[in-house]
Amino acid sequence: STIERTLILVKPDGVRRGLSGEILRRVEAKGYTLAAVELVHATPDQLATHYAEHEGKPFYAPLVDFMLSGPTLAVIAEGDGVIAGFRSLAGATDPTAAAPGTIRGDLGRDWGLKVQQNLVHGSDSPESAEREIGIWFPQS
Ligand code: YYY
Ligand code: MG
Repeated sequence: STIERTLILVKPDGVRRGLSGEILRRVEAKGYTLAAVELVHATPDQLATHYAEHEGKPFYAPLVDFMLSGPTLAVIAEGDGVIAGFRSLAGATDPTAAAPGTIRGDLGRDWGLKVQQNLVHGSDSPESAEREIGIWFPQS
């Protein structure tokens, strides 16, 4: 077994819609441990670093604007295989395509909203997880 840490974000749409508890419930029900939880109003600098891999793509500026639109719940979760495991719980990036049973598939809206409003972020590798934890929990 491989105990890992990952960075989960409940994005501003999830916080605004009151889904933080439902999302964390699913993470805990799967058996993952919450190591840190903090409500953060992201800064432009934080978001530029967090989304550096997407700079220059057509969805980048609207994505950053959306992430500045309200508070985000930043979470460090721990567990066996939690990096891939949380992405599996989250489902496909586009909520319209995400399978039932996943966070985005069950809770994501699909009536004309942009893909950016897909409720959650999860790190995609151990390197991304450590990098992103440093961005959202700079004191740790
Ligand atoms: O890792 P994941 O969040 O599933 O997707 P990424 O490909 O890393 O994209 C990051 C973020 O960008 C995604 O959660 C929504 C947004 N986005 C978008 O608004 N439009 C796209 N065509 C692709 C991604
Ligand atoms: Mg990603």
